[in-house]
Amino acid sequence: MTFAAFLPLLAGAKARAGDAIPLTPKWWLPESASTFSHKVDTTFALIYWLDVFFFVLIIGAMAWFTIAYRRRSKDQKTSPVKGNHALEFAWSFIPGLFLLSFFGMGFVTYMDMQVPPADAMDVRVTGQKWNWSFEYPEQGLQLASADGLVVPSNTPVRLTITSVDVLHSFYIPAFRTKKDAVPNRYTSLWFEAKAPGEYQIYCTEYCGDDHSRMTSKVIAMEPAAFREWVAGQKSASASMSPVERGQKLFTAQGCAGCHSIDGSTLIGPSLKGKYGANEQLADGSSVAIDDNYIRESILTPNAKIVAGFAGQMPPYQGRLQDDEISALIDYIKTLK
Ligand code: HEC
Ligand SMILES: [Cu+2]
Repeated sequence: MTFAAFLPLLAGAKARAGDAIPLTPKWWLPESASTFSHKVDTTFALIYWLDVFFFVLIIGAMAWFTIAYRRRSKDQKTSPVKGNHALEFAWSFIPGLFLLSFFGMGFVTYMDMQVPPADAMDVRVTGQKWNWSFEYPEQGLQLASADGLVVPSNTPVRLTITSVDVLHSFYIPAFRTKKDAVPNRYTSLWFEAKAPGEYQIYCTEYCGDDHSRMTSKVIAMEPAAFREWVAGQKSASASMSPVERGQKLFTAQGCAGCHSIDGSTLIGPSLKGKYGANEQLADGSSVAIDDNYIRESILTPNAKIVAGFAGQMPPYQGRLQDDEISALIDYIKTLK
């Protein structure tokens, strides 16, 4: 991105369609919206302003000395300075106290942020190129949430995070917290949103082409509204037709991040009007796009690579049930 292309963003331009929340550049810190975010800010502000104070003091004194004690004549000698133990002790000991207090404050807040309250609500977070998906084991929500990370406000929430491909990092600036998403390992993070609202989620570990668009949002609702949302999700999935289910999976499983349904090319080919057509493969052969080809494309995408594309699609083997794959195929069939 050239600097000129970046300027409209600074001026407050909206992000591209599909981004979770329009970028609203802030001059200073983002809003402080979790129960521990103000502690992080306090530690940061203390260190920052003490640094400013000492910067002005030290650079100011240095500038003053260079002028006040400049060499005025050719044969001027430097006075013999021997050192001053009391002074040296003071300028080591006092900053030492500052450092220890920074450590103390940081450590207390860090422990607070690392240890979730025992009654925290559990949500599973899965990172993949280039999408975050969320599942709710305690609420028994079968399908991953396609809306974002919906949580009750004023309730501790514990996230168990993993990745199915490369390193990602789950970052909620307004909550002042982030944690890496590591393949083959679970990491955890917790927060309590102070008030209902929408808060930006970023991936903050460079993970390939569309890393900068790997965004989502936390939607914090009043606990009663959250219970309604859960009930709504449940009844919706109970009465969902296979096509609707496929459509929901298409977003929730991250397909939509790489495949458009309007004919435009993203990371992968658009799936509009594909069903029943023939596909040119990278090895020069061609294949009819039918149920079996789509199924294979989902489970083991690298078995057949579409001409003009790279093998960037993650395999969904072991991640999708048979009925989910069928629902996805039913949905893809409708993309005329
Ligand atoms: C990280 C990006 C990415 C994600 C996520 C992704 N795909 Fe793909 N997909 C691709 C790319 C790139 C190709 C073309 C290369 C290939 O054939 O593997 C492809 C190919 C396909 C094809 C063959 C298309 C054709 O024109 O022949 C189908 C069908 C497909 N994907 C379905 C899905 C479904 C369903 C999901 C979600 C469950 C999904 N993809 C998730 C990148 C992605
Ligand atoms: Cu990422």
